[in-house]
Amino acid sequence: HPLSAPGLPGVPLVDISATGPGRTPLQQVMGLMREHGPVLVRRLHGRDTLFVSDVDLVTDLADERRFAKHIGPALENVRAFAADGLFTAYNDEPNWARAHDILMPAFALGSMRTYHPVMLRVARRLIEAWDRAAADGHPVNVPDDMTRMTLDTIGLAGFGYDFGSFERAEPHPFVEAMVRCLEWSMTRLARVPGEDHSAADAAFRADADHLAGIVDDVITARTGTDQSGADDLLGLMLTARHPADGSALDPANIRNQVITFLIAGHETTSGAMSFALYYLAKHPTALRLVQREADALWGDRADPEPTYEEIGRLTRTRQVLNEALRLWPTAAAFSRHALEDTLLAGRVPLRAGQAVTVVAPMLHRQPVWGDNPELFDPARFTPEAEAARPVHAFKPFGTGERACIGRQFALHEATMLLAMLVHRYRLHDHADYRLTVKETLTLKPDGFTLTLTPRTPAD
Ligand code: MNH
Repeated sequence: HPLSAPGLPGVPLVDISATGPGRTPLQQVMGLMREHGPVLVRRLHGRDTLFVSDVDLVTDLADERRFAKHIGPALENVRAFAADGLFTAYNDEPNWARAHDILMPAFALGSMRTYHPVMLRVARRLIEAWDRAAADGHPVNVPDDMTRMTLDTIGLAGFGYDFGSFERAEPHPFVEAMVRCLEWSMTRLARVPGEDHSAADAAFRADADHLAGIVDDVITARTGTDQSGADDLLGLMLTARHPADGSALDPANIRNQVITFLIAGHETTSGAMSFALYYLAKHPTALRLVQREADALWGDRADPEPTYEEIGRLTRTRQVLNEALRLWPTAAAFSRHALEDTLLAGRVPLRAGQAVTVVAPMLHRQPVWGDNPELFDPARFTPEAEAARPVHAFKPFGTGERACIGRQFALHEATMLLAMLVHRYRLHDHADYRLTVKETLTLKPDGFTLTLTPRTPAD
């Protein structure tokens, strides 16, 4: 049996220094929790991390008077390329509140009406590409195409910038550099003290500079032009003043925000849609239900024109997305720290400043989810089922004032695309795909491909 963690009587201490965290550190922690329970300390080269997934602990951590977002080692690494952008800013950095207050209106539910036409336009790019693949009998690489779709969407909707991802055989260079930066942020955590990593660090710097260069293109494409009437994220950042104190965002911070939104705004949504399609391909009954829902709206129209309002009525599709985010929340962990010495949920003593990391995929498999938590079952997200569960049992978007600002954006984009896809295609699991989850700080179903045939609603 493992020892107790120092200062935490009864909490198992697991030292992973002998093997290291490997290429799938999150799934390793999930495995440790399956073995040792929902509260544990993982030790790596003398550095301890407290991981939790119990609903009562997570519920207590959501208390904003006693806990706040923690920028742990992984996000410290991301700060090397996103600095004081919203995602990685410290709570007390003035630019966090300034940018948050200026940008919030752009993410209110009503603003999705503004983004809807752009999201639809990009969804049609994906459909054109999938129609060609269907006609040729070629498989599609689901996560790659979801990433094309979400990158083009955030580029166009947020910044009026067209990445043109569907015109490229390979991922856009922004995506390749970003993935390597995220991988660097993750694998840097596994380093053995004393090793030389200067080559990896130099490669990282080159990638981070490349991202910054693309962001400068995005900004200059706009600053040369008349900005009046540009009510997207970039327009707001360039022109809006803080509602209370009239301050503006400085150019360095705007750059950090653009990098942040280009990454946060596409990487996780892409994974979420990929997992949803994976589960639909494996669960004909769930697929049938969402197809019927789409058919009820769009009948046998070959090219429906989904309206903003219709997306809000796709409740079954939304349930599928939530259930995919339950099993594989694509931003799988978030950290909090205690603002003062406290007893977490009356049983785990914490010192002021001490960090706790919530492992969302394990929170989402706790007994409150029933006795078969591995089973994909979208009915877990009917209003009745949700009302019967503690609110903090489901945390794919983090918590409190530092929770995901783009949640409505992601859900609108993903719900619309999924419904359009199941309406249009039969999905064939031609390769009898076995799920392997790739980690690059975020999660994706690795190498997931489908073949497609056109469908008529009678199918
Ligand atoms: Mn998002 C914060 C998950 C889509 C922009 N996001 C977070 C956090 C989680 C998260 C979890 C909190 C992290 C933490 O506490 O350390 N986000 C998601 C998921 C999806 C997602 C699972 C899609 C599914 N996010 C989006 C989209 C955008 C976006 C789309 C932008 C268009 N997210 C953000 C930003 C933050 C954030 C910005 C940081 C907010 C803040 O701290 O003020």
